[in-house]
Amino acid sequence: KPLEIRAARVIVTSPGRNFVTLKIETSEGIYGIGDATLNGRELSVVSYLEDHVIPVLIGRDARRIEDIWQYLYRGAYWRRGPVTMRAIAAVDVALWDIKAKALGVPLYDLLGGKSRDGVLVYGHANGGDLNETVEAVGRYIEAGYKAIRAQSGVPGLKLAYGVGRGDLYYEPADATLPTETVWSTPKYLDFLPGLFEKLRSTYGFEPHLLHDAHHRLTPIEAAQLGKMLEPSRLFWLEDATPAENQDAFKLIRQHTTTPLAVGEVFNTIWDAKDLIQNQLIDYIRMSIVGSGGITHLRRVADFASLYQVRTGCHGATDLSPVTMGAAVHFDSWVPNFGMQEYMRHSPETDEVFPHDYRFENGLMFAGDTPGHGVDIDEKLAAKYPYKPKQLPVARLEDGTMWNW
Ligand code: GCO
Ligand code: MG
Repeated sequence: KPLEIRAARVIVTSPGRNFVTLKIETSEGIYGIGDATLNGRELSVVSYLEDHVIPVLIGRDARRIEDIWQYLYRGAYWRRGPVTMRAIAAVDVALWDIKAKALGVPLYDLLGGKSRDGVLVYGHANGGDLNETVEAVGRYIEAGYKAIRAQSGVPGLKLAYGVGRGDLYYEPADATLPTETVWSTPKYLDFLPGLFEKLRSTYGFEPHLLHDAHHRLTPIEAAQLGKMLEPSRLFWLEDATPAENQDAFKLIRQHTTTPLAVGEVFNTIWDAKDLIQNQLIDYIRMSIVGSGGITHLRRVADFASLYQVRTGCHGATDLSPVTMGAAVHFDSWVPNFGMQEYMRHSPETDEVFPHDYRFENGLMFAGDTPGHGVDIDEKLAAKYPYKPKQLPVARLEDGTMWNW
């Protein structure tokens, strides 16, 4: 029996940080929700959905997920990009949620069933200096994490990427107008290998350690860093250099065996095609919200599996609990799973988005409620109005604009 889309609306809420959520309602009273948050550029996706997508959804059969995906992707004419692909992702995830609820099954069952019981996640440890970061990693190990990303303040630099206030909640979009930070690659390269040596001599080789260079390095600098980090055997080095030019990774790859991860800013398979088929990376970081939803990410993962590239979904706090919930279902199924990022949301956020995924012993477990298991408390959401916030920018010490 068709499930007609009767209404759809966008909910903007800011329980500690901004989130954009799409809710789709059907004739049978079943609804689904999808995340559409684009950190620092939220309202552009709100307009895309309200002005251009919702009007064409009304009256369609919600069961036809693939057709609606193709309609929105091809029908836009202006393909790809972070705004378009987030809007499509929100619709797609809401429709998968609806279909799973209509059939009375958890989302992972629709995808093909579980390939594993729990999903390996990594947390974010960060500190202002080496000692603080070493201590922060220790607290994550005590909390049961098996994988930890370590970011640290760099001597001589005031604000380094990934260092927050306290190690529990790091939130980069921190100001109405972008915070200006200063970057020095030489200072960073002098410091970072020593941090990981210290982490290994303190905690041994059992915990997986990860690091995010956040697009700051040139390819040859990234190659140097990868080489210097080899003795510390990272699980991955992320975003070693910007990847608009996918060939840039050839240079890194030919010099180092440090595993490479990239893709949180990618939107479609076309951003990653050469990286994957030339085996220039080991983990693809594309996320459900960033890459057109489950329908497209599933395609990316299947393509990646041909080249033994594994998934490593982006999961920072700007990806809402809706994306986290959908990701845990996706990760439970995807055969070539690598790791899932898990950056805890604040208690206010968790309250606005009730969910049934749970963290235990370093793993995340999907719940068994039909759908993706995440809801939105609209009344509570209404108490947190939108607050304009932007991501920081970075300059080199001489003032040159750099990659944040
Ligand atoms: C990560 C990321 C994030 C991004 C953030 C931008 O690996 O988790 O790099 O922290 O900076 O998602 O909105
Ligand atoms: Mg990152």
